[in-house]
Amino acid sequence: MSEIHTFLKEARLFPPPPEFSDKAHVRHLEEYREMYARSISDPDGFWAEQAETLTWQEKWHTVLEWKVPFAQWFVGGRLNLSENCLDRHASTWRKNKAAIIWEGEPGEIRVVTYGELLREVCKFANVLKSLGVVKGDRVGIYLPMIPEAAVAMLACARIGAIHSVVFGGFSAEAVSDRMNDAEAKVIITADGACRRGSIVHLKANVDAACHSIPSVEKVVVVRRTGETIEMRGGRDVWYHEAMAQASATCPPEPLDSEHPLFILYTSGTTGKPKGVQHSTAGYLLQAAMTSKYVFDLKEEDTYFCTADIGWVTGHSYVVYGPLANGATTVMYEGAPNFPRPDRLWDIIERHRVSVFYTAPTAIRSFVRQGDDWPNRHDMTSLRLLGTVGEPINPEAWMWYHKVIGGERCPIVDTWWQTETGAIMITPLPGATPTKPGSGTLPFFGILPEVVDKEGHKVPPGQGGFLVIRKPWPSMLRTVFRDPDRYVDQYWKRFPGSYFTGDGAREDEDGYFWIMGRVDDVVNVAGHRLGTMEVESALVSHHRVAEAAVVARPDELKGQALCAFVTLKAGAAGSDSFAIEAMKEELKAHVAREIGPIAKPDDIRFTDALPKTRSGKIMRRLLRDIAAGSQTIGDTTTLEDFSVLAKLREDEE
Ligand code: 7RM
Repeated sequence: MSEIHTFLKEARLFPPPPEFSDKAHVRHLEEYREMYARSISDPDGFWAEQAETLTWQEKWHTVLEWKVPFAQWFVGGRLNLSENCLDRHASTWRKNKAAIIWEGEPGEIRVVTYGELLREVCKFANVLKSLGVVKGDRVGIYLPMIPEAAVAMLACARIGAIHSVVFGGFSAEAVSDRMNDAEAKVIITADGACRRGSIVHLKANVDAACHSIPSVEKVVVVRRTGETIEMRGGRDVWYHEAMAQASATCPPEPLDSEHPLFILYTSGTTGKPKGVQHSTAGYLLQAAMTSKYVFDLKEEDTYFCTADIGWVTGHSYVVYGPLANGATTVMYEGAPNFPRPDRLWDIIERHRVSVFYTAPTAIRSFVRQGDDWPNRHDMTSLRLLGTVGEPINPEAWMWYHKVIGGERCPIVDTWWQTETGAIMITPLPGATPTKPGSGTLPFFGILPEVVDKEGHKVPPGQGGFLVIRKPWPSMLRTVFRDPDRYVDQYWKRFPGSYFTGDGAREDEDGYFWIMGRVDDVVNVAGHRLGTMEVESALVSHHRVAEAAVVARPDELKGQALCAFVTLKAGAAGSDSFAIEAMKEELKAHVAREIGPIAKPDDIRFTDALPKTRSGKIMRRLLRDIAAGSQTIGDTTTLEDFSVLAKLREDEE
């Protein structure tokens, strides 16, 4: 019973294009394998060597102190992350290179060079100091995707304040939950944010949240939309006014390798937010290194990751990783479909983006909108594509490969988590042949394994639990002020190993296939199935855009499968006869693709699925709906509440 049955078979193999490999940082699978073998057999030597790529104020003496499950990396070292992302570039020819190319939703463009970014960061670091922020204090950041967000993060890092970014789309309640847990002293926000043509009132949300956050002393407000807001005397400070007074000289504070860099909240299943805490040196090293190798970053690249900084991907792959490499990172403020569904393709065309990193949920929505939108744009500047956030179903992968990548760009399907800080399982684009739907092989120094419930490695091809056997530099250090929760959540189930919470299988080539969260594994008549496989089978039907499959209690089978399905535009007939026929067709399709046991018992068509802001389907909520019960858990991360209401209505 311990293993998870797996049915999906994918035989297609895409070797890296030779023109790509010729110029890549890692050019052959053999080269990857050699480096990987060394990183596992001599981790201290390997990481010591890699750490030389950073700028240290004081060298460390011990690579790793590992008192399971508490790690300290590069013990005795001192460094500053903002110095590594800024000063060391601004002191070279990169001073006038674009660090950030920013585009606002209404269409403004700002190019911020490394020299300018350093100046702004120093000034804002001085502003924070003048507001009484000292090393170790927590600073909340609740901003839109504007350059000031990167400035605020880097300024915290410069003085050793611990930042905690709250996604700008979250409610006042979510802000107060998180900022209370962090005991933030200062919150940095904006008057408003531009989203889908209208304004999100960030400052008003902060005002509402602050009633119940006693720790907050000051609120810094960036003027973005220019709307009228209330400024509270003694507490609120305009960003532009404070910056006008501030000195542009601020030496980078020498910080201990293990000094906490940030706390990022992820929603647990219980109500209490979980503050994932990251360190300075280990995090920086792995964010920098993965950016270089996975995105094959070169001096000439224009790199565009669509993630919001409220998500860990925005931390590691919009801000810290690319800047540590001296790269040019594109930052886009708004919705991907504003004013039209081709906004991202337009950005790629106009800025000549060469590396593009986005989420499968976005790709599925592009598929749904049809090929005409991307086909209108010249995207020949692209040379590499990436995905993150969820398993990508092979059909969406193929679409991305053909329509966006012009069959020329390798795709890196990168598996990692808020907790891992950086990419863990991924192809190296010049070295690893890819298989649609697989994250392929572990990154250097990472030792993943698929195990049964006793923690024993299962044979190739068999599904099980994904664990990581060795500590890695960018691993979370603890849950903020709750080490017991850290131990319970990640280290208890398989003692000595990190439990990811994901199901996976490793194939005969050592490639990893992520099957989704183990909470999403269902047991139908004695068969344990990853619901993601059923979803993938549904999406492979030409009329299906997206699907989420959950279990509901069933007297006979224990659990029955309930599928929530979004059809492509115009695919469903409206009369009940056509709808029933479509349901039968989909059930038969799944039976053909996987087998009769995976056939959904119920199919419900819906216009939208409940998702988090980062695009993950909230199956937990769908489970409640499928079971006909009221939702009780945490819904603060839900993107659109009306989706839930609509699904409940359909129920009645
Ligand atoms: C970066 C991020 C983590 C969870 C993780 C998985 C899922 C992420 C992939 C993936 C399959 C991928 N952090 N996940 N990437 N599943 N293939 N390439 O997403 O903390 O928000 O989520 O996301 O379940 O455990 S996260």
